[in-house]
Amino acid sequence: MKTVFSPRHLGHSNQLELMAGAIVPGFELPSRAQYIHDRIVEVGLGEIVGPKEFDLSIAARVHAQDFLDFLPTVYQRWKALGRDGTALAYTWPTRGLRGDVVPECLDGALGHYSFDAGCGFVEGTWDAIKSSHDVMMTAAEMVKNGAGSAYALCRPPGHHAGSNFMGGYCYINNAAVAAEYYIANGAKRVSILDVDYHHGNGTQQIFYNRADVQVINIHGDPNQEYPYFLGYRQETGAGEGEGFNINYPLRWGTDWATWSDALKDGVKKLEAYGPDVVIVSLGVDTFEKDPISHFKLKTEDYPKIGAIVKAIGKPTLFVQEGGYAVADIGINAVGVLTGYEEA
Ligand code: OKP
Ligand code: ZN
Repeated sequence: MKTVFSPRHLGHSNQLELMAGAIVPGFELPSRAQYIHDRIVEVGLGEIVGPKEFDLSIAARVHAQDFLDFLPTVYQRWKALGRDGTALAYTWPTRGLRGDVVPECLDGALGHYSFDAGCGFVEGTWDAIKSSHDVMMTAAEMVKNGAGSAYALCRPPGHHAGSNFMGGYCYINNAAVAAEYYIANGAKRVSILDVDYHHGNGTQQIFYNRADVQVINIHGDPNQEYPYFLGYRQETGAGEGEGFNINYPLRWGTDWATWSDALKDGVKKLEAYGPDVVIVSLGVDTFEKDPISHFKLKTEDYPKIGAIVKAIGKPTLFVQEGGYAVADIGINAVGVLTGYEEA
């Protein structure tokens, strides 16, 4: 299968992160994408092409326009305040505070448009966000045009970003925009299968009331794991969307046996739904050596994921999400793709 990739991700890095009471170097590193890129070349997965340029009109169907207008302005506004380094929120509106106001000042606006401190901006951040979106759109178009499958090597990732907020290293929800793109182009039903270790709270929120996009998430139990405040089993959708959101929260220490049972159950529900196209939110932070995660998948398990997805027999778009054991994520992410190809 073809990969879409852009070196424009390199301008973006989250240089600092709060963890266990300390400020540490960020985990969502530029080298992540390079390791995956290099592994694709090494195994000869297929051609790697650059993205075409797309406007944000499809993105604006899943994200609020004011949020999309805000993102490109952040770093200029930060610099205009005489600051350098990383633009980052430090206060968020929670219960009892106004969630509906966008303060004039940048620090307030950053808090309004995010749910955590995982989304810093440096000089190249917006360009990286836009390139990640364009990478996804280019790969999505290939599948729409009959490619069968394509891989969007997106960085930054997207699945934590909701209709009007960023968080968890995610700014624009690439998988959600891809789903909307297929609906806009005539698909009646789209399934998003999110296998990243973390619950894709943004994807769930965006489609929670809709029946035309089924969202299936397999992830660390939010009682134990980020993002904590969404991803519980009883969240099954609302209104017309009732029954079309499916969560498999799993405990720390989950291995292939338990994880793959959840995947197979999810695939059953996906097949019953009968989508025109499948979008895989492909995180490989389920790996036993991932530095911020607590599942126990092994390198040999990733091709099996690909084979299970292949057996669905639908056009499939793979969208890169997380994975932080940098030396291994190339092998594991590409393992899913070769497992798909060879099944
Ligand atoms: C993004 B994706 C604290 C650790 C958790 C946020 C994790 C975001 C994961 N420093 N921080 O789903 O892989
Ligand atoms: Zn993750």
